[in-house]
Amino acid sequence: MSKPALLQTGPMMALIEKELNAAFIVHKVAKPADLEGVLAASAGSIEAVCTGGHTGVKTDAALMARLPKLKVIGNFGVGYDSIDAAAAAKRGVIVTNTPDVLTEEVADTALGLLLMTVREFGQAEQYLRAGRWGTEGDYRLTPQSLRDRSLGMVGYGRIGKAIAKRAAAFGMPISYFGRTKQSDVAYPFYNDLTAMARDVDTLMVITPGGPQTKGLVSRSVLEALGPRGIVVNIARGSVVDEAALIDALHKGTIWGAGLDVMYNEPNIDPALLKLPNTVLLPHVGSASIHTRNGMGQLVADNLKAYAAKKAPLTPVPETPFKAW
Ligand code: 8YV
Repeated sequence: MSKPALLQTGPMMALIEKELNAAFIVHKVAKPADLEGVLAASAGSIEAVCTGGHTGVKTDAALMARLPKLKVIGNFGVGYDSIDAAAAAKRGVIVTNTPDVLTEEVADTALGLLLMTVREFGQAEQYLRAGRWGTEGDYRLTPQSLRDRSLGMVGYGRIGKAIAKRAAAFGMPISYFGRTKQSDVAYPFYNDLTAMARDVDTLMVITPGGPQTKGLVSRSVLEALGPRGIVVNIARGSVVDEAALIDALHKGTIWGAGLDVMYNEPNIDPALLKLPNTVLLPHVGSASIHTRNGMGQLVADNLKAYAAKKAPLTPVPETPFKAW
């Protein structure tokens, strides 16, 4: 039987590329500007797409409409905001993502980023490396501490729960915001984010990106959080109104921010770099060899399941699997 054709929207880990090349005829887009050329030669034959937020190619309704034989889209990442899952559902296309394998790693990163932001560890390390400890004395006592902080979870899914478990072990009182109250969760629930921001001093953003959550952490949410307020974003840059955040950090409307994700990453707003009360990480939430290998294998296994006409392992809720 001949192999199905697959569109790879950008570079992928070696382990993914190796497995895809064995199971598919791969049409690879090396950089977004090459997309049209690759499509001109292959669009009519493509049955599968392998993509990820990092490729810079959006698998939107317009792209799907140009791939008449498309059956499956495998996403590298648990977040699939670069794919129009509703459009895929309408076309009977299955979207898969990489849940679970990254949960603990991202939760570890979230706590690391929270501690760095609250206790200024990055700034303290820079102080030492600059030789200032010996000449100027101890780094300052940090005005902020986890000891008197309460955590508001902006999103309470699998990763949110893993973060909350860690934060509870650190002794933090926890609340959560979401669309609906979860019957098996005892923590205080808010369906009004501004109200939760008023009652806590730390927001942990771990909700999916995309149009539904764009700008959710708005200027008024930041104002409600107040001058001791700290925002940690481990989700997507789009969830926070970045202009409002920069303004709030600049004016002291809130205390600080720890960001693993930014609006226009990797080309981030230079204003963020100038803010001393900000810890910035280059989207490394899941970025260990262990976890990325797990994610890569799951991407390959989902797509290979299609090539073998078997059920995909992790279809997203919008596109439940029935049959190929
Ligand atoms: C990915 C992520 O590594 O899983 C996600 O949603 O943000 C990261 O873990 C990133 O999307 C790479 O494309």
